[in-house]
Amino acid sequence: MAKLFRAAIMGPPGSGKGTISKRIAQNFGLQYLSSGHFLREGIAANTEAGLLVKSYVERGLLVPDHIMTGLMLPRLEQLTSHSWLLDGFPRTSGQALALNAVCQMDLVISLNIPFETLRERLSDRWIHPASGRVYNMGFNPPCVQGRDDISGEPLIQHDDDKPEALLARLRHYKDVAKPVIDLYKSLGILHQFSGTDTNRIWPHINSLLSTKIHTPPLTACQPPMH
Ligand code: G5P
Ligand code: MG
Repeated sequence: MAKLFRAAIMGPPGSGKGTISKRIAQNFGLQYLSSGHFLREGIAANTEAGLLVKSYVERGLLVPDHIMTGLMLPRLEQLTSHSWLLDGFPRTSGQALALNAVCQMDLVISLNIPFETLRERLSDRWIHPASGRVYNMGFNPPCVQGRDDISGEPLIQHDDDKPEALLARLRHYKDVAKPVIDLYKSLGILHQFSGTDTNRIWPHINSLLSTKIHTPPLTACQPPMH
């Protein structure tokens, strides 16, 4: 019987996590769970949890671990018969340890993208605030300039995508991600990809996953052995 496949993708803001995740989900049939998407959903719905996280997300700060694990782990517990891919979670060692306690990961992808590339991408990034849909004026422009493809509403740029705020966010990312990367390295499941172009990185990730995901998933997710 084929085993479930549980993976995560890590990388700094703008590194291509979302773009690559969508390709993985489509090609390999993994359920896609983006922590940023769930946070934005809560914010848009004006839920109590949404209001709580809004001030963190708006300032580009990490949402506290207990909120993130409370948001993500119950969703994973409901996906006992699916293979899945996490985008943006875990992001701290606290989150990684909490995840490890409930489910054993099979593979973690870490994206290493040069700062200058991230700066260029994010300064060209436009967002539809209500849905979180992301555009890039060179890579995936909207059909009508300045307008969301689905709703036709105006697109905006984030203040924290400006160069000085971005530099601080990237430094912070490195500090916080290091113990998470070290943990997955020590478990032998970390795969790092470096480069400036998502379209060049993608074939390597695609080949790697083709060697790991052979058949459709059938069995339930088992907690790790201690
Ligand atoms: P998110 O939503 O996880 P970030 O900041 O980590 O947000 P983001 O912005 O979503 O990451 P990404 O998914 O890594 O970036 O990259 P992407 O969206 O695919 O690509 C970025 C842009 O570049 C897009 O416009 C894309 O089209 C373009 N692009 C991609 N590839 C190429 C290329 O090859 N060339 C070019 N030219 N362009 C390209 O998290 C948001 C916030 O939520 C909170 C935090 O506050 C976070 O800041 N949060 C958490 N807090 C605590 N713990 C967690 N686990 C949290 N998760 C989220
Ligand atoms: Mg993203």
